[in-house]
Amino acid sequence: MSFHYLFKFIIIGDSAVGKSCLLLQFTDNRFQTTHDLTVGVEFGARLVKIDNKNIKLQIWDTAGQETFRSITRNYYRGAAGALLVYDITRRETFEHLTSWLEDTTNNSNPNLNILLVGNKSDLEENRAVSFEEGLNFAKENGMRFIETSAKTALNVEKAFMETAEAIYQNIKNGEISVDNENSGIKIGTTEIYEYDSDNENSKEKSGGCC
Ligand SMILES: Nc1nc2c(ncn2[C@@H]2O[C@H](COP(=O)(O)OP(=O)(O)OP(=O)(O)O)[C@@H](O)[C@H]2O)c(=O)[nH]1
Ligand SMILES: [Mg+2]
Repeated sequence: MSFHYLFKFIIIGDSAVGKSCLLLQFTDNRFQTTHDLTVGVEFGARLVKIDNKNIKLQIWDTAGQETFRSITRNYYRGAAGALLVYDITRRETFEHLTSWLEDTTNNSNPNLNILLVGNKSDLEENRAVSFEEGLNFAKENGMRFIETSAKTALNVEKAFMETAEAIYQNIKNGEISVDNENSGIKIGTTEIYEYDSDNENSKEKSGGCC
């Protein structure tokens, strides 16, 4: 399948906050009740449409466990978008956000577009972090904010799509240089068929996009 752009995303945050479930809900529309601890890094992909352009999202789902931290740090640099996830029912996962942001600042490209995600919003009765706290932390650190449920799928599509749209807008406005190999963005090749009147055969042209 051809695409105009490929955007690389990374999902980070403490263990068991629901990173793999968010990815599974976005790519496969399903929810998994068990915690299959991610070892190192796994990846998923989905083709989406923005502004009538095919955009392939390549999503790296990292392990939240401390022991894998040095491995997952290697994936920050090549990412254009990040979902930084905490669990609204476990306060410590919110308190660890500062340490995740430190890793992000030290290892990612400066244009990384970060969305703070408060996951498990279906567990309202166990809430330990208010919506306002999440929103304020995001504002203070220059991030966008959303609460999601990987279980009910609430806002999961929105989380990935709004991040992709923000990156796309930055490309359009010339705020991100796609030439940079660490930008986490690749220009795809779309096959364009042109009819050449001097030649009986129409020729195939490979081109970038937009
Ligand atoms: N109720 C509820 N449970 C969730 C939600 N998202 C994930 N879970 C559960 O939380 C547990 C951990 O989910 P995972 O997606 O495996 O967590 P993770 O962040 O990938 O964890 P690591 O791979 O260890 O970093 C699982 O038992 C999920 O079923 C949610 O939105 N609501
Ligand atoms: Mg996981």
